[in-house]
Amino acid sequence: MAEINELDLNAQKIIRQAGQNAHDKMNDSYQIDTKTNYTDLVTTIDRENEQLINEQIRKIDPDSRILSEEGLGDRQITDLHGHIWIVDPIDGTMNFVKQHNNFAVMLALYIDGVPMLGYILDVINNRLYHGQRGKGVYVDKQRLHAPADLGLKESLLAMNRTLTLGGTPALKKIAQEAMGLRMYGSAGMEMIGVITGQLGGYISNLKPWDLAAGRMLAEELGLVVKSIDGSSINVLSSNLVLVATSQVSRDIRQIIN
Ligand code: 2AM
Ligand code: CA
Ligand code: CA
Ligand code: CA
Repeated sequence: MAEINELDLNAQKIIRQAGQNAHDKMNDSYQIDTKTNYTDLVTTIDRENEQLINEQIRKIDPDSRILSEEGLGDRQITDLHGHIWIVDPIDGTMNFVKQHNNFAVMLALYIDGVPMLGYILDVINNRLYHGQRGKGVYVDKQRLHAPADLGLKESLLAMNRTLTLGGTPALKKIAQEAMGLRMYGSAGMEMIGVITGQLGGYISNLKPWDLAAGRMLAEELGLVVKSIDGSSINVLSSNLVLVATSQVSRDIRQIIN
């Protein structure tokens, strides 16, 4: 089985290739399909990226399993045994289509359920946020330090549309109490916001591929990654997740309790 440093270097190359592919083609005419409803988009570039990533993961780590959003991964992953790569080929597909900005590619490796490697590529700025468990978090070659532990009233908070418009009274109070409210439309870009200290917290309903990489990087920096009710998260199920500084997490806990 390949050694972790070698997997790390290879994964960095793979995600940069996928980012380059999306960047090269974002102004072309590509096919856009809807999945569950008119807001749920998938393009041929999402599928191309997923194929490109999965094919190469299978080469560098042949005994692993792949959990990826657009269905080209392994079927029925219900346990976290062994090496599991989690792939979001384009995160923020709607931004990719409408803005040509504010989208990401995300990749993570979990080994026996432990987040070991995480990658979020901010495609337009060509910045790769990456980390290895116990070895710190980097943007390209520069090490990131843990963001300042600010509270809710001193922080910007990001929250998705569904929660902002239709959330519980407690969620509305949380949004109101923050210094400001933001909605980026890409879980990856919002995770980058929290790990760089631009946001004090991010609350959203996240699928495994939305969560896996950002969780790894945020935890490595000592940030809180939990279900909104304070319980620990399961990366294989859909979760209402809070990623935040310790102080924001405490402030939110006080409002909810
Ligand atoms: P995607 O572009 O990879 O689908 C938009 O607010 C953010 O939420 C994006 O990161 C988007 O990822 C994700 N997202 C889109 N639809 C979602 C859904 N039904 N459930 C959870 N996350 C979703
Ligand atoms: Ca999607
Ligand atoms: Ca996503
Ligand atoms: Ca996606």
